[in-house]
Amino acid sequence: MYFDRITSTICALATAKGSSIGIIRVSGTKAFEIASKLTRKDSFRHKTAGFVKIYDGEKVVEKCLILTFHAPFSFTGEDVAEFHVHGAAENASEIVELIIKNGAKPALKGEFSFRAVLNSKMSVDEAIALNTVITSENPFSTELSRKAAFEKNPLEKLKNLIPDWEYFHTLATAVVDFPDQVSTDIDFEKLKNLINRSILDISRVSANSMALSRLLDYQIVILGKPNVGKSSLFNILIGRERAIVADIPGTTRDYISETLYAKGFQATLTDSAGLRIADSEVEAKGIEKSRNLLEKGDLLILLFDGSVPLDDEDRELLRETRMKSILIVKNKCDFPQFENPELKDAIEISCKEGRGIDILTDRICENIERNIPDKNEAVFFSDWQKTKAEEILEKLEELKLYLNSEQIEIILFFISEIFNGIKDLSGDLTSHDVYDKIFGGFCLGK
Ligand SMILES: Nc1nc2c(ncn2[C@@H]2O[C@H](COP(=O)(O)OP(=O)(O)OP(=O)(O)O)[C@@H](O)[C@H]2O)c(=O)[nH]1
Ligand SMILES: [Mg+2]
Repeated sequence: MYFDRITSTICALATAKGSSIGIIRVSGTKAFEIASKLTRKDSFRHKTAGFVKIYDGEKVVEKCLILTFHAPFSFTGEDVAEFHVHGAAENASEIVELIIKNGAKPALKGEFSFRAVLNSKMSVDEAIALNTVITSENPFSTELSRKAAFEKNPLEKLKNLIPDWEYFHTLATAVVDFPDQVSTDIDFEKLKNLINRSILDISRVSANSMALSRLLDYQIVILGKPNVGKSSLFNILIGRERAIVADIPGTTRDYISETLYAKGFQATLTDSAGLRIADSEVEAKGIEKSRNLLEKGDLLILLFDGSVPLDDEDRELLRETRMKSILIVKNKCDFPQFENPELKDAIEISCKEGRGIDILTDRICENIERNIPDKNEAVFFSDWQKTKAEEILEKLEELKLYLNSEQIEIILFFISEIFNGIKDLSGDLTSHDVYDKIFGGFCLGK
């Protein structure tokens, strides 16, 4: 869809509704012609700001700043006029309409970035990283995306694989097309090394991307029997009285989630319904939800009442969560404690007196910290890249199975798919559809 509109001049409000200044971007061959019609000025100098009036017929509808850049020295590589108008509400929307009436088309999502890529102002992966800089709400993804967008592009390593795949692609094509004339055999040992190197390089980036995704959506769930103090702990950790606390077992019927902020980390903390045999249908539903949370949580806080002996339900919880990331916590340590051997290494806390909460918070942060991505390794910021990487990894594994076989057509098919896939992944896009998929997920006005 972007390619069909390449010759048109596009415009969009680049700032969010409600801002006190609205920046309207106009990009394309007619940008200055339109600006001229609107402002009654004849010429616009490169990289220069001017104070202009905007006319709608004889009426002055705005007095604002205009900033102009001449092709190819602009963000998009085209002529660009930016109007800095009052607010990003009705006034700005009407000026956008006026620009459209004078010959521009409303820009599609990410269309300015698309044009920047097409005009070699940046690579696709830099554009994806830049879009993450704009949208990121997390310090780690901001740091990584800044690095990828403004410093050395860490996907460079994947680009280095391309010449070797190109070599095998040319060779395999020649063997298939001219079986009698091509004397060179494919060096399968060399191809196998390339496959293994590609698997390693792509897997590293995939694993780092997974760590980042996990960090961005880190789920902590407090689990335990009724009345052990789950809601009390939940309230302390989030810093306010969000969940109802009562001395009646079964108080929490449904789960509640809130954001937990600790030492620069951010996670979703969930208080759940106490696990036990339910007395009622409503409670049974709550307990079922808690069981589902048990599967989904990245970290489980297993909470026990340290003043009483463990029972079968407590032991069952410990058994069920053996393979998960868990923190075993004993609450109510303001009471005389019962010696439960299963809880000998547990973190001791008292929600009533606020004891042990700092230690527990440290341990939570240590767990989150394990998911911090390697800052020197690349990450895939978009879902499109992550899926593509998985597809390529699958094809690399499949190709391995056909090595040394006589089935050269199949080998060529896989080499071709992998070669194009790696090109796409490292920003050298091979089809128009791919552009639509990637830039369609960007912000409007970028
Ligand atoms: N002595 C003492 N009492 C506590 C402590 N923590 C919680 N309680 C009390 O234990 C009772 C149950 O607390 P909740 O936080 O509602 O327990 P819960 O695990 O959420 O219970 P359900 O929602 O029923 O599963 C309340 O009366 C709390 O005041 C503690 O550290 N010491
Ligand atoms: Mg509760």
